[in-house]
Amino acid sequence: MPVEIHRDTAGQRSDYTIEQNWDSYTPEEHATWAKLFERQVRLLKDRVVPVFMDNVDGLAMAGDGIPDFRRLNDILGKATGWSVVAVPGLVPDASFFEHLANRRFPSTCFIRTPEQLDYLEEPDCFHDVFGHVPLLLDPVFADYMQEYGKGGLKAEGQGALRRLARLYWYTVEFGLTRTSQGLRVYGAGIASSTGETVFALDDPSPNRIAFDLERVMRTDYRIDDYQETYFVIPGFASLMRATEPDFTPIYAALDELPDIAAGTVTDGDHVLHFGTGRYHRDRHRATA
Ligand code: HBI
Ligand code: FE
Repeated sequence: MPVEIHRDTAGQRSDYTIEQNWDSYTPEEHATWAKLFERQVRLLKDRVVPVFMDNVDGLAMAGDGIPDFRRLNDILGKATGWSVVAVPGLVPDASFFEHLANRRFPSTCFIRTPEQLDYLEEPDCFHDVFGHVPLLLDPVFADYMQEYGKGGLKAEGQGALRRLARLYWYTVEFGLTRTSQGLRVYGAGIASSTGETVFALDDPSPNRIAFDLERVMRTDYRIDDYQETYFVIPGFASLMRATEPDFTPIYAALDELPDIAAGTVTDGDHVLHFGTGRYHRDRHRATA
C-alpha cells in the first residue's frame, strides 16, 4: 500500500519523529499535492495575509510536488531558526509542545487520497506544510509559535491545557486578520481548505468577533465542521502583545466563569459580523 508508506511508525524515535523518506513518494502522491496547491494558491491570492503567499514563494513551495523537508529546513533554519520534523500523525500534547518550544514544527508526511481531496479530519502534509509552514518564516509569528509551545508545557502542569488549546485553535488554526485590503485568512485550518476559506471570509453564517484573549479561552470549538465563530486580530504584533502576560492569574479567574458555546455572541463582544447561524442550523436539522 503506497499510501501507507509515510504513515509507517517503523523507526519512530522517542520524540515521535520519523524520516520523511521523500524519495519514496509516488507520482500519484505528488499529483495530489499539486492539485491541492494550485487550487489553494489561486483561491488565496486575495484572501490570505500577503506575507503568507510571499513566504510560499520564499520557501520555493512550488506546485510540482510534496516539498522535501530537508530543502524547506535549509531556508527556514537560516530565516527564523525553525525546522520541520516528520511525525506519523497527531502526537501527544506534551511532545507537541516540546517540539514547538524548541522551534521544531511536527508535520505529518502522508498525503490524503484523491477521494479525500476536499475533507479529512486529521492533519496530512498538505495541511501541515502548506497551511502552517509559510508563517514560520515570519519573525513575529515564528516567535508566537515558540511561546505557545512554552505556554503549553506550563499549562499542562496547571490543568489549563483546554484553555491553551482554544487559543491555538482560534488563532494558529482558524484565525482571521484585518489588513489594509480588508479581512484576510491566516489560520492554517482555513488556508489549507477551499471550502472553509470561502466560508470564513464570505459566508453570512459565522460570527466574526474581535480577538480577546479571555473570551477565546472560554469558547468551545467544533472539530468536525466549519467554525461557528472566527476571531479577528489586527495583526501578528498585536497577537503577540495580547498573549505576553503570565496566564496563571487568567486561568484562575476564568475558572470562575462559564464556558461559551461555539456559536454564541456575548454582551462584551466587539462584533464585526453577527452571524446568521444558518449553515450550522441547517446541518443540524439535516442530521437530527
Ligand atoms: N500533533 N502532529 C500534531 N499536530 C498538531 O497540530 C497537534 C498535535 N498534537 C496535539 C495538538 N496538536 C493540540 O491538541 C495542541 O495544540 C493542544
Ligand atoms: Fe494544524
